[in-house]
Amino acid sequence: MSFQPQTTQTWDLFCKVVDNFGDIGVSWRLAHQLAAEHGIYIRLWVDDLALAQQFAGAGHAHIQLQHWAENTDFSQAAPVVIETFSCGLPDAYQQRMRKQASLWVNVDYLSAERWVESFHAQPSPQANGLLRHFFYPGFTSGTGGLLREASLPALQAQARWSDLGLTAAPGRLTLSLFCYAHAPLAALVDSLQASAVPVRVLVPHTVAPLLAKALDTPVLQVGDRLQRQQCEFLVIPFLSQTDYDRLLYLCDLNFVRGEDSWIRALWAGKPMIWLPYQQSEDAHLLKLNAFMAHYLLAADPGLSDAIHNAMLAWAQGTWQAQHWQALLAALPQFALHASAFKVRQSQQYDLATNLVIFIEKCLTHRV
Ligand code: TRH
Repeated sequence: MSFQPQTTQTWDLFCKVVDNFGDIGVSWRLAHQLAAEHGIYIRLWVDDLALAQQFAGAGHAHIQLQHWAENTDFSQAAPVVIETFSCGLPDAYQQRMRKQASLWVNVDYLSAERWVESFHAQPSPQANGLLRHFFYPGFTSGTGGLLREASLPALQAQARWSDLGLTAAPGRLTLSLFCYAHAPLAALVDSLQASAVPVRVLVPHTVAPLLAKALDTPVLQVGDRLQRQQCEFLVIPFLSQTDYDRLLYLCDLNFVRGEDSWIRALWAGKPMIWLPYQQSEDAHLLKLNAFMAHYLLAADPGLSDAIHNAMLAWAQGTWQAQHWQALLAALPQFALHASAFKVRQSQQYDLATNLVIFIEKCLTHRV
């Protein structure tokens, strides 16, 4: 169900790369969907242009990548301005927004916590007279929804291991492993090498240094294979976002993190373990528990315990062999749960569509 905006204006979208890939991963994905599905022209202002070009790949005819530098001279502001993850907007640019009465929307971080609904779509008057609208992604209809492209089901249906230069591994479970340095990787390795079922773990190169440390082995390169009893580790390249979606769909279980890979794993409809970005005062554990309360709502108690305990142990660094054994025993049920959750969650309007509807409403009410 797509929504055609009444305008073909150019919108400005601002992205600051704090660290890792999520800021640009989400910003490029949003820009691409607004362009491809809603016909909007986007100027994507980003401080790390090289990383943005890596994610943009072949790019899109309706998207202009622009370098956002300290001394960037903004000639004019767009009528609609999207700020991402509260990255802020340059003062000089805000002055132009005031002159041109631009609409300002901040697409913030995703959380399943209950407070999100009460903050979503709320305007916040700024000292300079501008109105900053907060737009919160989320899992419920009272939020902005989740990024989900219309093209994803077809991409998944056609996904093949050969697309990734890999082959299937019959008789073995294939896992993908995308985690942060605080993950208890050595404990996971111990549990997988003693696994009752042979396992293959595909490790994106960006995680290879963490694996090398856990395996106490020299630097790992793309293509390196390491067998540890029941478990084979294979280092793969950092993939394009599209190929990463294929990988998640083809795997039996995905370890994901942060903001974007978390949701991509849900759309893959396969068992997943999410590791939130670590925050002070364990705020990330509140996010994790809120997500699990939503994700496990329809799960049987036994399955719910296995998933809940595994995700909590992975986030708190208390992973043990029993967490893998319980997950393994529950995997067939977990697979059914994950695909049913995907179907249910896909009933919602996607975030890009909700954002376009929200902006049209704001612009219409102004007139
Ligand atoms: O890289 P991340 O840890 O990003 C994080 C989070 O966004 C976090 O919320 C934010 O505060 C922090 O950055 C600053 O995880 P995330 O969000 O999953 O982003 C990874 C992106 O990389 C996502 O778009 C998927 C993409 N990706 C690929 O394109 N190819 C790959 O091979 C892999 C492993 C990931």
